[in-house]
Amino acid sequence: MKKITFYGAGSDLGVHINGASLGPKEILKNYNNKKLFEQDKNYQKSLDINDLKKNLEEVNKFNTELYNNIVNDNNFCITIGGDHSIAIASGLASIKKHDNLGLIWIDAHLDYNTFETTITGNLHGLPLATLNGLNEDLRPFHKGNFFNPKNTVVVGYRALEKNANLEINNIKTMGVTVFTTNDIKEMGVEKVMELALKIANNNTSGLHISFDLDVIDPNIAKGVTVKEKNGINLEEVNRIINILKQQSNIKSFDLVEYNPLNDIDKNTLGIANNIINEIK
Ligand SMILES: [Mn+2]
Repeated sequence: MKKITFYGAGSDLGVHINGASLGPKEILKNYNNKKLFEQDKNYQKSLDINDLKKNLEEVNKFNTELYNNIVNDNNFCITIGGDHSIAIASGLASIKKHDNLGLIWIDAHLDYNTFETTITGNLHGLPLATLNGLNEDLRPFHKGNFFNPKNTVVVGYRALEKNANLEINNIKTMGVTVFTTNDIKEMGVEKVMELALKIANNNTSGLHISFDLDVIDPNIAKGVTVKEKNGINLEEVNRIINILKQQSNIKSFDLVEYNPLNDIDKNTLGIANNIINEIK
């Protein structure tokens, strides 16, 4: 059996809505071998609408500590968010250890803004671009490789935010492959995952997987911070996880954006725990 460390990344510094910072404690309640990190309770988050680098210093402080811990951990690392900005630390730590990894980003959003294209300044909208080597200010702790955009795949995108064109332009320019929720509905989840794995595995030595719970339909998984309607259903989630389980080269895994404050029926907590129990 593989040795696992669970990292609880209790930060919602990357978004103006509170709650995701409380997620890891809930999800990891009954797990051993965990390290919990919490954001500074006395820190006041920026609510200035003109601030396009919201809580940058604090996000970097949090991610530096998380990164340094994961980099020095030879176990299989499962990182539980927190908002998706914590994946800057978990993803870069993993590629620091494994040198050349493909990346599958399962998410309703692209998370591909730069400081030039973000209109909210919420840094949880920038991590994927950062993992591909953009947004230098968000990764002062990392000296090493980035994920090659040619081996980076988004699965489940469907959000049409106000600045979507700019974000889509960023991701197209970099050469990342995107499969939408519509692609999943039309081609089937097996075909999409087959193609995604082929792209992410092409000349790489392993995979990092980042799973954002908001990819699931918000009628099923209410406990997320930014809901996007018309998501994938539970059967599709189970089939994705089943396919991932069969891959022997996954080096690290994130599960992010669980927000207990919105999880009124506790359904999302159960889904999150099921995913971890399958992956571990
Ligand atoms: Mn995300």
